[in-house]
Amino acid sequence: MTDEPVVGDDEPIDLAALGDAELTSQMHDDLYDGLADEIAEGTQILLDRGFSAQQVLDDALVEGMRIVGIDFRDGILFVPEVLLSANAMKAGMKLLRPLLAETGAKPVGKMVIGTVKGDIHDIGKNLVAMMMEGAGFEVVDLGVNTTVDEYLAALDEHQPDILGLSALLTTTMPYMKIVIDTLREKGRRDDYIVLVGGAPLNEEFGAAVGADAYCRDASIAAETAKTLVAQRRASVTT
Ligand code: B1M
Repeated sequence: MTDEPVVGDDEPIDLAALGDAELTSQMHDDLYDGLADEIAEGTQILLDRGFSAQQVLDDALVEGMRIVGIDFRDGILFVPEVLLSANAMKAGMKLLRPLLAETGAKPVGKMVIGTVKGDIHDIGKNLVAMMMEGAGFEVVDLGVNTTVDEYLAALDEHQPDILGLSALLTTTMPYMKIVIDTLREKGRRDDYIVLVGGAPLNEEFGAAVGADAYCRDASIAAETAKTLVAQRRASVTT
């Protein structure tokens, strides 16, 4: 049995001295407190202990952000605090990015992705971009608050296989329909596989706005993208 480190309220915590479960739990607290340096340090420690990038992402970062989201919803945390949490999450993601995106293969396809107009949430969209890169896709990231004209211009410029739309707000989800309807009006809807995602969406919504698929998370987005691109290529060659 190992001795538990004794930690006073104001003492800096020696993250490396914590066991795996305690460190993961401490990272939830550090994410809550918006401590970017500590999140980067904790991420690196877990990686050095042999955790996979996906495990660190799911157990330490995404779970920590889920807890932040509950207190944000309940009015315990406010925008400035949640921005610090988001910033801390990004410090961890920065270390995970090259590991999640590691691929030596030739691109299997191209995706243009952006968070829709009126919405500035980008953590989930960034994760999708990383996982897509990890699955061998070339990704063009348009950032946040993306207008239909910006999507259209990027589709013209980059000629991707896939258009990815992200929305985290119930008030911005309907903009996905505007983008897809505009593609349809211009006779361009069938030129692309359209994938949609974001916490408030579901499969029914994806179907209702005319997307090819709703993707619950970044791994599903990468899997769905691979399947739909392969199907499309097969249908073109037969
Ligand atoms: Co905002 N926010 N926020 N926020 N925020 C939510 C979304 C909210 C659910 C919080 C809550 O009340 N519990 C709530 C929305 C309620 C609703 O509409 N139903 C909310 C609100 C209300 C707001 C404001 C309106 C608050 C205000 O100002 N009063 C405001 C809106 C600003 C705007 O966009 N115009 C606002 C602002 C912010 C911050 C700026 C402070 C910050 C964003 C910082 C940033 O992104 N750079 C923020 C944050 C961080 C959150 C929470 C806490 C966390 C979101 C997140 O990053 N999750 C969030 C609560 C929550 O969701 N738990 C909340 C982690 C991320 C990994 O998950 O983004 O779901 P997620 O992405 C997943 C999947 O959804 C999927 O894959 C991802 C990875 O697995 N996915 C896709 C996402 N996009 C995809 C695209 C695809 C495929 C899959 O395309 C192919």
